Amino acid sequence: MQDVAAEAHIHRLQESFNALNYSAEETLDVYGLMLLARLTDEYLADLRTKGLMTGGVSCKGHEAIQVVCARELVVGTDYTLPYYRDLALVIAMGMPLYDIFLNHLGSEADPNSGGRMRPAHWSSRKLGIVSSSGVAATHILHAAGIAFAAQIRQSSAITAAFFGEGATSEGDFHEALNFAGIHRVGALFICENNGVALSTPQSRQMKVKHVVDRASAYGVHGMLVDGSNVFAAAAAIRDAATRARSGGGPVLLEAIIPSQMRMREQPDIYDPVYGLRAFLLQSGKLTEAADTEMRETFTQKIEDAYKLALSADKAGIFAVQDYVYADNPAVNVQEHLQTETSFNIEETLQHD
Ligand SMILES: Cc1ncc(C[n+]2csc(CCOP(=O)(O)OP(=O)(O)O)c2C)c(N)n1
Ligand SMILES: [Mg+2]
Repeated sequence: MQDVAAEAHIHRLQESFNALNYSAEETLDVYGLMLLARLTDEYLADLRTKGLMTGGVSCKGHEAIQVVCARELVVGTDYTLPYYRDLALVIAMGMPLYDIFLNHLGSEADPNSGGRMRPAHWSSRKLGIVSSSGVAATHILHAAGIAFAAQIRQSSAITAAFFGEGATSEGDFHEALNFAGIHRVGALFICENNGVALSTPQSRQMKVKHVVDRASAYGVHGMLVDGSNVFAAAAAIRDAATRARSGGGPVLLEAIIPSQMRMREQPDIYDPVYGLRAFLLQSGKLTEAADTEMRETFTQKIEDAYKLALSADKAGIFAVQDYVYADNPAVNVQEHLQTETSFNIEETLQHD
């Protein structure tokens, strides 16, 4: 029974692959990026388990939609507003593994936030990744505004915002889609629906079956895609990006992400990395030996990046005020603590 379902999934992948027209090289590129993200994700999880790192969120199961979206975005022109789960997206956009570890280690040299923000709140001027707040969904509204600005400037840039289905319960999501629909801005709203927001299931977040059911209420084009089928996801995001780029207005694209339990119990049907690997092996585009070599190379790269990042300086506690004010901060935290109170930060840190 299990084998029949797995065969049917490979068949679905084959059909989507045929419709997509990817070359063998592109397909292997996508697999490589998904695999690199998966191995990095597992490495980070292992460090957390060992107590060597805090924070960060797994992107397991989200790799397919994130990697294919990254391929549609023009780095240096487009604007991307990811959320904390988008490790595969930022890797595929070109964020070096070293920077990702600097970020997770709270290092001063972390280009995302200088070690001042929680891990995985991505930001890169070079990659056009707009820094995000810890308050869920605020960036969806920013995306609508950025896309509106691009329209006024008559720029060809599109803006893509990523978020979970839980974030769509926030008013910001509805305001953003309403505004984007009215002004027909070139924005992509990508919902990675994994069915749960912390411990709250989707059924407690909305009465509709799909997030995308709401698109028409805002005059936004809606698309629904299986996040376990990388080729279907690639075709969908290609259409969505073409539409947004050519003045066709905003798109809400919902990718259904399998639950962690389903992925564990039936990886050949639900796990996007596992499924793509099976497809590539069966169609002769990848051999077991080439796959093993790829894994070994990536694992080494990940380990090297982590070790290098370990020796970088951590952000100092007083960096908290950096980049907040243009100049002349109203209160200098360091001076205030030392002159107005008996609090001695150096001593406190030593006791910890
Ligand atoms: C406004 C706001 N409320 C609550 C939180 C706490 N919070 C952080 S992540 C999260 C779950 C979000 O779920 P979802 O949007 O489905 O994304 P997922 O993590 O499932 O990918 C919540 C409630 C927050 N950061 N901001
Ligand atoms: Mg969710």
